Amino acid sequence: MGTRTFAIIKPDAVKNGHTGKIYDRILQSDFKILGAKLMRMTKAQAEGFYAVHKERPFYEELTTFMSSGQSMVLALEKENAVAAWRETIGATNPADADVGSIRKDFATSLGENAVHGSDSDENAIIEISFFFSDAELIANR
Ligand code: FUP
Repeated sequence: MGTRTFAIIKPDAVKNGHTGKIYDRILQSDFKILGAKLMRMTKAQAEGFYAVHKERPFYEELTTFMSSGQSMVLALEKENAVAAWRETIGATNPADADVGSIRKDFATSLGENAVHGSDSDENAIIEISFFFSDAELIANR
């Protein structure tokens, strides 16, 4: 059954037409998709989701960007899902991302870096429940 992680295909990637290609990478990497939805985050949702970065200088720019257009939010499952997804997406800054990673191939900058991935099992659970109800996930099992 594995563990869970939370992913976002961010507004830059959706706007640039990369949603399908990134979704395909998720499937090719053998993640089970427990939930997926296309949505436009409100500014308040983006601020809540990134509350941990509230004191950082990039917080305003980040939350404005994340609420600037459609995103696809995803609940993913795989063995060691958090580490596996972070390896698939590559480093936060696309300039440092490995060849073949999603950020290397689709991200435009550090601020607009195509995808999100949880950094721990605990945060994955919190982040999934920020956007999905239990019923939505169970329905997709
Ligand atoms: P990650 O876990 O890879 O999503 O990276 P962080 O949690 O460190 O950062 C969250 C988001 O903030 C990044 F995806 C992009 C943005 N960010 C900046 O815009 N500038 C920075 O210096 C660091 C992060």
